[in-house]
Amino acid sequence: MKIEINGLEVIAAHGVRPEEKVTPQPFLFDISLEADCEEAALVDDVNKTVNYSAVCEKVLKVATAKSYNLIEALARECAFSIMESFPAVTSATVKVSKPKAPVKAVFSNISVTYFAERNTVYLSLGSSVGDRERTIKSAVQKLSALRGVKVLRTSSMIKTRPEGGVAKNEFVNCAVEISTFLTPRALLEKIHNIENHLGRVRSQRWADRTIDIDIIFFGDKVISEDGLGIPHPRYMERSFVTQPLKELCPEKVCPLTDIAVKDM
Ligand code: PH2
Ligand code: MG
Ligand code: MG
Repeated sequence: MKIEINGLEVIAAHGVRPEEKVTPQPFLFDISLEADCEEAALVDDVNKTVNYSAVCEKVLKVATAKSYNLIEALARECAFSIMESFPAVTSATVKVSKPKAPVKAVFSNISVTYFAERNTVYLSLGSSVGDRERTIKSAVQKLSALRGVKVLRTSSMIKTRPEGGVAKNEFVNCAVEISTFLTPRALLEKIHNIENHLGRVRSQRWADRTIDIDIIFFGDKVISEDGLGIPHPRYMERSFVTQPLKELCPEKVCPLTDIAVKDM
């Protein structure tokens, strides 16, 4: 079901110009939330739905807690706060309008719109250097500390032969199921930071490494951009990826091939 809040007004001091930081002006919020409210509707109980007055309170709080330069930053922070505070919300669209923006022109409105959605994501982790189990545990810990990421389940760790002909050490591999409202790009960047923090050196492709974290599935998205291929290219031929996945999500169907994980 869709829950919409339109024209929610906040008088606040956001803007790049110095005078905007001291003289508050109106900001209008149009918020659209997707949530499963079927049960709430059936039993007619506000405690089983996303309470729109609580959402309004949250937005008012975020919009007055500090001064943002950009309405982009304000819209994103509102969307993040909603996703964090209301787990039943599966996606949120937050439009922030600034009808009195200091622009020497005639206009009716200026706005930005931020969209966030929750996705279930499967990651493959591998390590072949140092205390491998410990590094993997540490990576999972760092993932769960990320804003916008919830680690749901972790597979068993398995020892695997180095594949690809470059790495020489035995690997420890596992898979992790997370729920995230980050975009694929944002998640990828956070993952790279974690890899770097855990001492990943990017020497040769497929070389031994302290930690490798690959995004295998991101919901049912199919993405083919430079540096970002989802589902992960070639994961199906790698038993060190598919074996841990079979433990976590045997029924998951690859959006690219329509093959279920259990049949890979
Ligand atoms: N990762 C690679 C190359 N080879 N072999 C195993 N067993 N496990 C891995 O995680 C692995 C690999 C490149 O990412
Ligand atoms: Mg890899
Ligand atoms: Mg990688």
